[in-house]
Amino acid sequence: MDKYNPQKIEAKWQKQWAKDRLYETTENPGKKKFYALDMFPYPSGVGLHVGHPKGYIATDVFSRYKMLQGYSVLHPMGWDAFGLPAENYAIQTGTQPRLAVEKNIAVFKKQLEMFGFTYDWNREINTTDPKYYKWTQWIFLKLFEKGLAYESDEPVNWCPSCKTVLANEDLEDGKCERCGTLVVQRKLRQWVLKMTDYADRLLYDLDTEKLDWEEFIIEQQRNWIGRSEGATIKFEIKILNLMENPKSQIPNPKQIQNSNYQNPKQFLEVFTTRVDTIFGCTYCVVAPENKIILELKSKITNYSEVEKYIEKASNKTELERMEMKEKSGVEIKGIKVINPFNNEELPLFVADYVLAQYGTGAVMAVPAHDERDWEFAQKYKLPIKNVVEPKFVAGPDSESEVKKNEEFVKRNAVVVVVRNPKNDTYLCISWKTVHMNGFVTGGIEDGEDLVEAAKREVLEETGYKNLKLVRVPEIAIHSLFYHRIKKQNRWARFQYVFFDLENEEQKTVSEKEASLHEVVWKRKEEMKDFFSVIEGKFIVELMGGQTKAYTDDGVLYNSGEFGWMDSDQAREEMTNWLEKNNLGSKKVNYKMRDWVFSRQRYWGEPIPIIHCEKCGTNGVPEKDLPVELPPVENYTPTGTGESPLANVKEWVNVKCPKCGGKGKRETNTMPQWAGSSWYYLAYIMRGISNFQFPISKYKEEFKKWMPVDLYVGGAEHAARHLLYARFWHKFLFDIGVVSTKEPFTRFIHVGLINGEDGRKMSKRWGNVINPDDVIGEFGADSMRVYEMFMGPFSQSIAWSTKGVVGSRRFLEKVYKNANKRQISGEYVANKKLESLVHKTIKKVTEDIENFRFNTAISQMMILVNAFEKEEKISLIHYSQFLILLSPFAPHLAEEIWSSFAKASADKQEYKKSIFLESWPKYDEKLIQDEEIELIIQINGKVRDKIKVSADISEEEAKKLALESEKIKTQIAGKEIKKVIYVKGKLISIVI
Ligand code: ANZ
Repeated sequence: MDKYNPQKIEAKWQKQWAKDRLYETTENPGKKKFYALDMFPYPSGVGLHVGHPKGYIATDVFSRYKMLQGYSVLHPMGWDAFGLPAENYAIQTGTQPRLAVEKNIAVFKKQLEMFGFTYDWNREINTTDPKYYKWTQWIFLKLFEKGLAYESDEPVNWCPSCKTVLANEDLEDGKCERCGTLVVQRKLRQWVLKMTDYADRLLYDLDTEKLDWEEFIIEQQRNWIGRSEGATIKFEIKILNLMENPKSQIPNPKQIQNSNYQNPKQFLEVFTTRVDTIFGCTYCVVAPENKIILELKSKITNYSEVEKYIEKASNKTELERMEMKEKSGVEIKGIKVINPFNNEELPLFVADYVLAQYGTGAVMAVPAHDERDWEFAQKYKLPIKNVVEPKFVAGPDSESEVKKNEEFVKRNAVVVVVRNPKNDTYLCISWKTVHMNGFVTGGIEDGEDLVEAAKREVLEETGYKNLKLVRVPEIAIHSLFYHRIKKQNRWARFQYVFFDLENEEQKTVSEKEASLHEVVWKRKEEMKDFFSVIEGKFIVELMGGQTKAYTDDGVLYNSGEFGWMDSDQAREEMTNWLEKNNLGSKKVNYKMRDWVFSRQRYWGEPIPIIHCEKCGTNGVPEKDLPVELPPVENYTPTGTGESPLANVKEWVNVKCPKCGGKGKRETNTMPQWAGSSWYYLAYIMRGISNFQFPISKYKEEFKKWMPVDLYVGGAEHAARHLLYARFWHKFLFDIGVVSTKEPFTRFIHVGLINGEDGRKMSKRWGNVINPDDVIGEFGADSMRVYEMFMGPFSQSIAWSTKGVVGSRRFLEKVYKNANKRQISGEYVANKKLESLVHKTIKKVTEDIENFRFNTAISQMMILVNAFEKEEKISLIHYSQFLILLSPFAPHLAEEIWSSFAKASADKQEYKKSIFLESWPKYDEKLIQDEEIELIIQINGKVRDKIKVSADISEEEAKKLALESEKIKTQIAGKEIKKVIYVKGKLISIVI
């Protein structure tokens, strides 16, 4: 018998498949379609490492599986080849990026071909091919036409090392995702895509389009989009020095004529998600970049101090500003703002914890209920006013559950915390008539002083006379419960008073009080368990003093007519009030920004725009697309905010498409994300030369193949490529080019493969494994099986060469079995083996569907071990197994399949490729476990018989026996001394 020789087999079948054009996509209208897509690679100079193919193997397994199920499958591959590495390489070596990319693609392609993937290479694409980027430019033009691509002068992220601007999505912890350099803010003219116009749809379609994506990826998109519902509020600006300089207040006649002078009131507009906290606003803050500072310059009495602060802030990155532990800011003197709800005059600050580009670039600060404002107020000694108080409602797990449909009796009450400093214990009360443990509490009579009321309650309930006041915290709580003694629903607003016991002198407590409850002293650690009241935990935390803002919803207090209202209701009513009085409105805000789309580098798609002094900014006429990248002599970025293209005068200077006068091409290029935002559509037509976006109505092909049924790639793209592509797709849907709202129905992320040492595979650690070497030594099938077997697909796992050896042994076994004479064309009756074959069909099918390739393979290993033990195996069973194995080890499966032509009477069947077969179906009857009858005895007498699965465990058998109705009645109330299990026969219970 020949030895398993993968190198020979694999080369042979790859050649044969290509000859037979087995994997060319067929447009067979009678067949269902399946579109399997990989995130296409960036062809770097170093070639693939073993981590890259993991996802590609998975989509290949899936594509073959779908092919065997009779689908017409589209499984393409291409190259995402614009971007910095090729350009940096060009700068270092003088090699044209185009040539470097061509070379790299050739290496990548050769490497991929060794795996025997089912790619239809007729559909290969390359984003740097002018035939391809013509369409990337076409999409840009459409966006421009619809007003969704615009020029902006807002400050942008600038990477000083890559010498280009970056989108927010290109940052990682405030650093350039590519080179790790800290990004700075720079004001530069940029092209920006209005992605925020699509924010709502990008968010809602995650749910409404029923995307089958992993929840954590969806969650990342949700967070990135970051929708907040709130309100904008106008705070009137009051200028203090007008009084001293009354002239400036009196408008001159010219001003009065000017219709803009109708309303001399000026407002500061803030954005808040918590309008319910507005009575607790003690100051307002504007971002250093907020235009209002310049507008009010002449009124600001400490302008030079403010200016200095702004200058300092401009050197910080947004992330630094957001994460800064130590808050800083400067009061803007000479100006006050007025809270529209209570007309309180408040100071205004400039502080860099407020970001210019979020909301309105200004906030109302509520230190009692916002963490950042709290820190700021602590530092600058600003007042903190609690206006939202925690609310606790006794629910079903409480003995004091509130009674539904019964009115609440509202009460102001006090909770008294008395500490005995001698032994650090606290005075508690345990009620005798009901189970209720807590501190001393009591109602506050109208007009009664809080501390006096507290003292009175302690005296009445416990007799302690001499208390020293420690503190009265600002925060109060609302507790809603059923008062079991007073028999009514109570809504108590509890305020707290903390005392230390001066001495233990006590008055005798009245008999009535003493009969109701008992006094106990507890240490702080004991209290959480001791307290029966629902707010107990909160109180214990409060004992340490309030150290942070209370940021949850609750009940409003000190809030005028909105007092005792729940936060959510208050938000609604307050927003209505604002709208009615023209002082604000409902507002939805997004964290996601518009997409900064231009780069000041060479190796990207030219932005198809021509600037004309007379006609402004014009799109390049569609007939002139593509705007090709001209060769340049020097690729080095200028650093001035212009790309190297600016130096190619003959390319830059063109005629204005509108007036024919002097025009200049846009010299910024597109970001690397542009080409990948629509590439899945490019594969749909055979060859990029045939491609075109139908301007009128989408073509049949688009309709047939879209959406992508399965997409596999890196999780790091969750809020980058996956978001950009969804945005472009929705835009293309809106202009009638595609017929689906979403591009990718199912997305699964691939877990990384780390080096054998557990570290990320990198040249730096010397732990990179090259797939060529692995395939050279073990064969492509072994590598494919290993990568699918190494662990759960989406988990990061360290490479293990030993593991590849294991996979190779498994395939050798498969090969050896197949070459045994015992594989017989005649049916060999073997119920057990047949059942195992069918169980394997079921498991492998379900596991592939769910991307549990590792367990699919281990089930096949079980089957192969069972085959090994048999003298004779039916050809039908081995064939079914081979089909299951074929997506994973296609070359080996095909080789064995073809060898069966000799063994089979129906030779024709085995002469065709195994991939033209049908995926096997399992027989439900055959996978049912065999059943046996177990006898159950009690004290040696047969009392029942039960049917159980033949491979039942001892534990399970005993459990079933004891649960039998007949047995239960016999043993009720009796002590079971022993239960004995005789495997496959009986259970004997001794009582
Ligand atoms: C007052 C307030 C009181 C706030 C309170 C919160 C809690 P999200 O949910 O992330 O959208 N904010 C508004 N604009 C800001 C800006 N440009 N820079 C920094 N912070 C800004 O956050 C909305 C909240 O963030 C807003 O609600 C505002 O603070 C702050 F108890 O207003 B809030």
